[in-house]
Amino acid sequence: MNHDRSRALFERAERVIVAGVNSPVRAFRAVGGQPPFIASGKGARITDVDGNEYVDYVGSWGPAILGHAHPDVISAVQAAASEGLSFGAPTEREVVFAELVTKLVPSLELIRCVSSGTEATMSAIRVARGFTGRELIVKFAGCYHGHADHLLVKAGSGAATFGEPDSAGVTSAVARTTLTLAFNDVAALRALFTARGSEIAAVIVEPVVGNMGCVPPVAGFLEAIVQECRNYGAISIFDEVMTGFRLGLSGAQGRYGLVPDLTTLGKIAGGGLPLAVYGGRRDIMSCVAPLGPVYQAGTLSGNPVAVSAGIATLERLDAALYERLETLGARLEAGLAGAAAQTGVSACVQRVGAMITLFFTRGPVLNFDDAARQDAGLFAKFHRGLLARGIYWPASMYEAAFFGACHTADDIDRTITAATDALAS
Ligand code: KE4
Repeated sequence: MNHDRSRALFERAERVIVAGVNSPVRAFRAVGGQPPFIASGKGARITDVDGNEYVDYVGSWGPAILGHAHPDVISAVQAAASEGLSFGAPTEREVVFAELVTKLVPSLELIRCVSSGTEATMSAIRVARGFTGRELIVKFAGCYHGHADHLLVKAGSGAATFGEPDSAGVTSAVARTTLTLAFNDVAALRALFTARGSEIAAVIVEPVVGNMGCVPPVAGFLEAIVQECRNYGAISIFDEVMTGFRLGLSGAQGRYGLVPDLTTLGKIAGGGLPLAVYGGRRDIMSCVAPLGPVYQAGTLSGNPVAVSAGIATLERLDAALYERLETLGARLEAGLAGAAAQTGVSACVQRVGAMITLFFTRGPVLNFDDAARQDAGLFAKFHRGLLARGIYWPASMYEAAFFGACHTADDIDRTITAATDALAS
């Protein structure tokens, strides 16, 4: 594979963009080598600036569930754009989008659109604190909810006492009111509520984690979050930026039959354009300005071109698609597990619907400590081996891989062959 143009672009990029990329994981620092610069995408494929084509398992980190450049999505965006890009005023498309989202996710009684998942979770937490008048936020190690200060916090020495900044620039004052527990640890959750339940404003969770690799909830874990929040008057927030519309028409909450108080959506909801959503119980969301005292605003919130991509995407999701993704996913899961077994590599595969991870550690991976035991060097070699064979896999062992409507059984079989060869070498 020739990568001359990508290399030249990377050199130029590094001179004017931090690490040459607009989001850290794209720099390939965890896997070595330089990132290919992508020229175009079509269906399940992306092509880099040197003409190399890849089967894409990143899908823009989730949005591309219909495949890249779906003709109906592109024409909806072109139609909207031809009427003007943004007005800073209400538009019909925003109403159509909101009616569609609240129909698909019934727990969403009232919503607000924003421009990124970060903005959605940041706003949801502010509403939870404003509604309850409480300060403490509970999150789980390995879950990522965007880069708002109070969510870049790791467990302090006494996990259930103080949080510590997980990034420079986050003050200890901010970190102090975010407590971090281990994902899937029901006992620790219940103990925290027993000890400090009356101080807790909200618990935020990725109902199926994608940001430490794909880690499903153990039976009773999500139920415990919803129940304990209800018992103590705290707000349960399901961060479905990744799982929303990926794990089914009603996301993870639909799959597991739960009703969180608030939900955040992004990625697929915007079909690849900057669009995210927070919302939920009407009484809670009625606290948001100008109805109530919690402020949230945005120049491009609910942007009509972005919501046109969201509408065109969501309208094309149906039960048949998720059945197909289940079949493809089972094939890929069995194939990757077989490749690891055949090559004697210590690994395990975890999947929910169309999000999957090959962990380079023995399973099960139940929480971040388990995920962190992976052999990072082996993952890096695996990633490079796949890339050289035309398979574009997430460039971090803490990211889930995604596939969508345009992936075929042949793509899956080709991926399994490439994975087997990469693992064998
Ligand atoms: P954005 O601000 O990136 O739109 O969304 C933040 C976010 C919130 N919640 C969940 C569950 C998320 O997965 C994300 C963003 N995910 C990462 C990848 N896992 C985005 C890719 C990146 O950071 O470059």
